[in-house]
Amino acid sequence: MDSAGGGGDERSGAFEGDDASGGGQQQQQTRSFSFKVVLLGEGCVGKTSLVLRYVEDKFNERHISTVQASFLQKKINVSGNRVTQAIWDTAGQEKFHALGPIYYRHSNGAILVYDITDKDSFEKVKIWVKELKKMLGNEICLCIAGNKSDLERERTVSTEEAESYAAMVGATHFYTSAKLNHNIEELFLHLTEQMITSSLGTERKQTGRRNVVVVEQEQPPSPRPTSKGCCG
Ligand SMILES: Nc1nc2c(ncn2[C@@H]2O[C@H](COP(=O)(O)OP(=O)(O)OP(=O)(O)O)[C@@H](O)[C@H]2O)c(=O)[nH]1
Ligand SMILES: [Mg+2]
Repeated sequence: MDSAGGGGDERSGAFEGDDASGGGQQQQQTRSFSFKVVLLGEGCVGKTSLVLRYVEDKFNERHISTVQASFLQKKINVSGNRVTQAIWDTAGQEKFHALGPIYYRHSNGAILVYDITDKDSFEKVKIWVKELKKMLGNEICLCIAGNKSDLERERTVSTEEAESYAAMVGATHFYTSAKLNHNIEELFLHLTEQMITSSLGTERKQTGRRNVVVVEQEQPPSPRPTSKGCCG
């Protein structure tokens, strides 16, 4: 996993360009987007596991606490659009909370992660949502992931509470299991579709016409150690 201690200042926001391809009367447009996505949530809820599963299809039973943040990148194709996802996996330990703004600033999307067996971790999601709304307003697309869905029998956060809270704050709720690789592709795909829609909407508002915003693609800062210790 690439890693870094800085959050990157560029707004990777969005639409990078169009290619017209195909002959005849129906031309198919291929668009390129670059989005910054941040994962936030309490320690040990599975943020790193979700990203690792999504990008590298790996899972580690051990908790290796993230220090500051890690960076991973993935390129996907969504309905013919080329999308680069710059994913920032932040550290959940309380001592790193103050670093949050470095990573969520200029993000296009955020995934707030909690552990369905840990009520405190759901309360922490509420704290992050409040902070994001206060600092970024509605600029950022939000998803909430109730992770460790394979531990359903140990659930302490009720589905009603989680889903109604997500609806209230305008976030889409997913149940995921990094362990079983459940619903993770769906989570990132949904967020990406939301970011595309939001990006095109913003662009139209700003320019009065579609498909003209050109942005820089975010580069990961130079590598730094990311992990230490173990779950505790
Ligand atoms: N059963 C189960 N365990 C999981 C799942 N996802 C992660 N874990 C375990 O939960 C522990 C913590 O996972 P991490 O991904 O390191 O958690 P984190 O949120 O990145 O933690 P910090 O980096 O400290 O903020 C590890 O032991 C993982 O193996 C899951 O879906 N199901
Ligand atoms: Mg981690």
